[in-house]
Amino acid sequence: MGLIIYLDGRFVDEDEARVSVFDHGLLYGDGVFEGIRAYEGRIFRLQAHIERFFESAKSIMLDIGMPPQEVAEVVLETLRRNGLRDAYIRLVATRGRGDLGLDPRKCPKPTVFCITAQIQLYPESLYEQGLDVVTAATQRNTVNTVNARIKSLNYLNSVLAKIEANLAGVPEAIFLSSEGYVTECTGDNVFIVKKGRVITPPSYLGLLEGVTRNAVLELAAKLGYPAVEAVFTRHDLYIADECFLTGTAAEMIPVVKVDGRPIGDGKPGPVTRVLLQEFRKLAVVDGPEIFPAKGETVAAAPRSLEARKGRLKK
Ligand code: PXG
Repeated sequence: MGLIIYLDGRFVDEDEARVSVFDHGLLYGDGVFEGIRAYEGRIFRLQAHIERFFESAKSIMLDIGMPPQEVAEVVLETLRRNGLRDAYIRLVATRGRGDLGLDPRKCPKPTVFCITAQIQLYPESLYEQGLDVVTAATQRNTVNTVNARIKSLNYLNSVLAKIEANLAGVPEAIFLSSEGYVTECTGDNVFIVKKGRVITPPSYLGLLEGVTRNAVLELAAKLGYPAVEAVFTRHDLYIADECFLTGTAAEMIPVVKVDGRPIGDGKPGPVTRVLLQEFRKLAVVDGPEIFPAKGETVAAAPRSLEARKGRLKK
């Protein structure tokens, strides 16, 4: 038996988890998704992911067909059925099966599925050494085309920039907006640190408002670093003291070179290191438990950090 997949109201074996070739998610990239992560038996910021999922769906006028609480329960139950405590989760809603025309009115019912799989972690050495990245010639979609705040199934804009990264022999590429402002990477948000300030571009430029990004902004503020959303250019990247990326898969990963320019002294910076350490502490105590203790509902689980830590040790 392979993985258990949630698909349209049923839990099925991965061999049985099939969608139609007439599904508009496949034919047109017409749908939305979330990439979510579970750490040590808890789903990190599940509520924020579910909210973004519904916001993406609303923007493209896709009715997911169930309320947010039910979708959250689907994610939890998929992990339970697979016995996973640390996992990568892919939640997807497509326009569903239609005809060969693109009109969404021909798709009466969305296709909803949830895949949970063992997480493929980046090697720790990458966090120690930091990444080389390039800026892409491909521009980020502008806000009036497909706004990157919609986590849609159409990722060709990102795929094109990823191909540029591959050709340059680096793991990630940074998109600029049509005006030349730094926006984000193909699958990560970008931050710089300059004179103690932690800076990330504002989402109105057309970038995904990352769940990890928002968590790191909160963490930075809590630790006393001025943390701001501000517009900046490629030049600001080159002259930054530190640079790092955030994302569900990567967590926080230092960048040490952009377009051949070393960032700071060319090594992961001190603010990046502190934030990564604190992020990893937060990740294991945040979000609902997948397997709540007997007699306790997820909603009734203790909310304070201390209570949660106590329960983790048991
Ligand atoms: N920007 C984009 C374009 C993303 O796709 C992020 C930022 C980070 O957001 P979160 O909420 O994860 O902090 C993402 C999410 C992959 C992969 O295979 C990457 C993402 C999603 C799914 C798959 O690299 N990144």
